[in-house]
Amino acid sequence: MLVEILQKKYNKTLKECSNEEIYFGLLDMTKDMAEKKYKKDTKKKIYYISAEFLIGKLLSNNLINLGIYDEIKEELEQNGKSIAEVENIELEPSLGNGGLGRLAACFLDSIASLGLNGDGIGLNYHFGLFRQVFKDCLQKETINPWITDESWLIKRDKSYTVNFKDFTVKSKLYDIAVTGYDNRTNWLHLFDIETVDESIVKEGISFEKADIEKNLTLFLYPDDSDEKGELLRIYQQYFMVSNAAQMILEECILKGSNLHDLYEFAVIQINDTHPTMVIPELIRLLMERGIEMDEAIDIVSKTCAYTNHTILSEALEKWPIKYLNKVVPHLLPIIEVLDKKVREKFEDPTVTIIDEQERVHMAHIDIHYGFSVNGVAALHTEILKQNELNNFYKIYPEKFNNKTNGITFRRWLMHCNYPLTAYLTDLIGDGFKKDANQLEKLLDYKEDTNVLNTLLDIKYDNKKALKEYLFKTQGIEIDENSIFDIQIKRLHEYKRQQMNALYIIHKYLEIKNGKKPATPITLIFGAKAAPAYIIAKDIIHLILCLQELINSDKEVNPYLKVVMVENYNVTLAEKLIPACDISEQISLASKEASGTGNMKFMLNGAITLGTMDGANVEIAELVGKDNIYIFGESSEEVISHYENRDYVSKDYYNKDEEIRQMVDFIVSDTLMNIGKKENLERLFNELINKDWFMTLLDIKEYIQKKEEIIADYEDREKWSKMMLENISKAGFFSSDRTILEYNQDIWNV
Ligand code: GPQ
Repeated sequence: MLVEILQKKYNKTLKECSNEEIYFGLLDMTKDMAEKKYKKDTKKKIYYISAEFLIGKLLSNNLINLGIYDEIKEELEQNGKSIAEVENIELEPSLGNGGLGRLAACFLDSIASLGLNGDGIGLNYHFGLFRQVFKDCLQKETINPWITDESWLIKRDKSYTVNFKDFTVKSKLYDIAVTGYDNRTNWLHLFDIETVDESIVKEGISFEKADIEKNLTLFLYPDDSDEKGELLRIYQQYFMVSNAAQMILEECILKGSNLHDLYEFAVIQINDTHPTMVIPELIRLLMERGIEMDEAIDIVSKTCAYTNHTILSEALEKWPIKYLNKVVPHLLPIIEVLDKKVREKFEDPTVTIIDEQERVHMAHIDIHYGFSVNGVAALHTEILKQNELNNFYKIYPEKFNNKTNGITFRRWLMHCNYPLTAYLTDLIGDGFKKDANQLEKLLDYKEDTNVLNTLLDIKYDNKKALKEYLFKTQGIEIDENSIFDIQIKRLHEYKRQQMNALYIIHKYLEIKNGKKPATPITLIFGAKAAPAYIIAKDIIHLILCLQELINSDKEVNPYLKVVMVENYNVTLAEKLIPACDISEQISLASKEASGTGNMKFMLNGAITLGTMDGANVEIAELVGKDNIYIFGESSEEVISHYENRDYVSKDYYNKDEEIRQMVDFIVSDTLMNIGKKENLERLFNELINKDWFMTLLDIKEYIQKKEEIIADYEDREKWSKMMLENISKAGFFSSDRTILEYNQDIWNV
């Protein structure tokens, strides 16, 4: 079929076509096949609204889900082509930032793969988040365009009117097909406007924030460190949810809903607080269609469910009434009624919608006026219930539930680790592809030397493949015979990349003093920092300075290597994860809601070095303490430090010679000669005077555990057994399991 398409499109044979032509041929073919798998809506449908969908490249994933990957791979090979090279042509859609966006993408895959009727709704950001470039050991941001003439986007003949205070815009809709594994096609709906003007972006990612009609869908998370920036975010959010609400009502009416029964036709999952305005917007639209306010509120409350993804209070959105009035004044009368009803029912001042500073707490709207509130890992949900949202839990215990996150094995095993998938299939059959728990069959081979050695061989080959890829794409050289220790995730102090950086300093000094590791260690980082997050950027600066120092020091570089990959994204994650030995999951306990990278690494046979935080707790329970390396204070201890305000980083610095040596190194001449005084000093001062996320609290235990795991790497048999245990127990973290739970407990589709 591909051959015919290429013949028609380019009048060439497969052999004669360039990789680019083959890519566009496959794109046409896949889109066509996906469209044919679309099935009519069922009575009730899931709408997953999210500011982010970090979908990654789509070609291979679609070929896998359509069941033609092997066939195409072979056909290309027979004609001297390689699927990997064809895939290089595709640009990665830049529609997400981190775990929250990637989770949304995994969920869409699982919803379709389980044959459920459910669409995603979001925005079509032209330049995405940003492209990260390193210059002088600093992060710089540029645009990350990804939309080309021929792409996965399908332009629809659909448009809604969205009214803001001072003007009106008309939306246009693009769809991306989401085809399940051997199952139906759903849609990811991405709204955009015609008037967006890409040319207003001048150097880097700066642009005039007030010109909404030109900038509305340019960037995901535009800088909100000033008023104009905050307003722009409100414009984006309202634009997203107003389109969503109009589309949902239209579809439900078409299916026969009289709107009084909306919740029998639609269930809306609100992915964190960004889409919260869908609640007052839906109420408003129902009232416009003649439904009394009280009933409208009741209908919407039975339709919407909320997922919380963090306990960090700065991430819980609170919009000043003043700002909402400038953008969406028509929502305020509704928000005020929602607030009034809460005040009539509850005396507790901490559960109101509007606070004393005249700010609207978006999460509070979701909790009062949604029917379900879920956390994303067992520990996270417990902390929500007992601490952060305890006052709400006391009011609505029945609304709270846990849905431990998951990942789609189609992308995070079958696509990214073809050799391991093929080997597993040989050993245990391909049942695990639809029923992830069948990975446990691998446990039968726990003592089989041949199997254990093969797991090591596959890992080695993946490390070699990563080496080649990084050299080709970023000019980075690494040694496949070293230990690959990887920390890849958004840059945030709570994730404690700075603690890993302190370990590097420790190791560097040790090697300088003559103590050499048995096997060389390669520490790999990948992380973007929010453009206005100063300390996060300083941490990147520190890592890049250490990279330069160590990699050019002939005494140290045979034993230690530091690599920070540029512009970390899904495509890079797919190369890094299968090649990893040690998975760094070292957040301050209680702060990482779940983590999903931890699951991807485990599935691909990496061993976790982590704290008892987020889903690490569940990983530890599943694999047992002999197959994971846990360190650090518990979430209870950490929470009590916050409550008692008794953590003083300076004390740790003063009391401990070793800690002082590592921290002082940040501002040593050695490092200041490479980096910038201002940045390094600021980070140094932050660590000894504030250290909000308690780096120095756990640093000693961290170093100790890390030395332990590195020493155990030498015992290849023990290591391979740990790999096998981790892979076998990863089935629980399939997003198919998560979605089945959402459907059973929340959606009931
Ligand atoms: N997460 Cl609130 C994000 O990636 N972005 C956000 O804005 C918020 C949360 C993450 C969270 O940090 C991880 O622990 C979770 O695994 C992930 O969401 C998905 O739930």
